[in-house]
Amino acid sequence: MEKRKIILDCDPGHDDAIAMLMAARHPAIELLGITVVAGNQTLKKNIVNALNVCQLLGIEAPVYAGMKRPIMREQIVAADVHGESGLDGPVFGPLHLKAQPEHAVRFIIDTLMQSDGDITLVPVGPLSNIAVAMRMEPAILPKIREIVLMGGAVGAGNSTPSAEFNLYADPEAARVVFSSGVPIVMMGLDLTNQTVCTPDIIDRMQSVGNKAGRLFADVMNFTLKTQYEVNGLAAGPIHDATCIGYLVDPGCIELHDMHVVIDTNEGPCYGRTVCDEVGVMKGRVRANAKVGMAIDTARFFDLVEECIRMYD
Ligand SMILES: [Ca+2]
Repeated sequence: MEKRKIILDCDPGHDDAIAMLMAARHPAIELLGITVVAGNQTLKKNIVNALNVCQLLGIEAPVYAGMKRPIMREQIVAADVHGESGLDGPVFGPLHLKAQPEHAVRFIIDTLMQSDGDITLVPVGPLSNIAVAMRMEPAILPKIREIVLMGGAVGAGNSTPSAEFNLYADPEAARVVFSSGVPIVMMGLDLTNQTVCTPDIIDRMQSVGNKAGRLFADVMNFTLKTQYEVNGLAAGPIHDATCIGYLVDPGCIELHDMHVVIDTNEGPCYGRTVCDEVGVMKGRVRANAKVGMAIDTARFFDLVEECIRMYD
């Protein structure tokens, strides 16, 4: 099987942890590195969380710390959903793993520049690292095979009525990325909210009986509660993991070509992904993103279980 080379750019984060779990072991993916960004919590906390997940699961991909702040706006975090640590729920042992000394943006640029244009970027947090890399070295743009990201929404947001958290946490960075001309696949809330992880799913993954199944249960049991309280959802969706679902099994996701613009004006629509769902701009602008609208949930959860079973 040809492995798809990816850099996972994340802000762990409960659903980020599941994306890491899946990306690190599935044979269809070669995980070149994990770059971390401020988002669900501060960079300092997100790095500890990323390293804890790697250490627990024996993930060998190098971890790099990236941007500590969004490009322009004041920093926001999602402690209401992810807790004070950014990954409340699982209990980890003493941490021995360390992040690489190199900055995440440097790693992204150097890895892309040395590549044959076959690397996919998978950002599942605010887009600060990706945008800064694009601005620091524009020559990376034609080197990026595709950007498969979690963020935005055609419909309602979850940080504001208009905006989804990852995009709202750094709208200016998102604008840089969506106007870059690089092919984008966007997993927005319209799709990711279809992956709510109800108690029966948690039981199923836990019953695999290994460390990955236990981590899955510890992580998703926490968001089961907070997503209900904060967003009124039946349980916690595994937003970020849908990007890995797409990379491994693209047929389980329905994509629509759309022109997507990020609103960076101050006001109620700040950070909104304005998606031309019905094509009113047809003939005037070209679609710049494939937007996920539906996912075969049963097939997706089968893939999650398959990945969990790949651990000891
Ligand atoms: Ca995330």
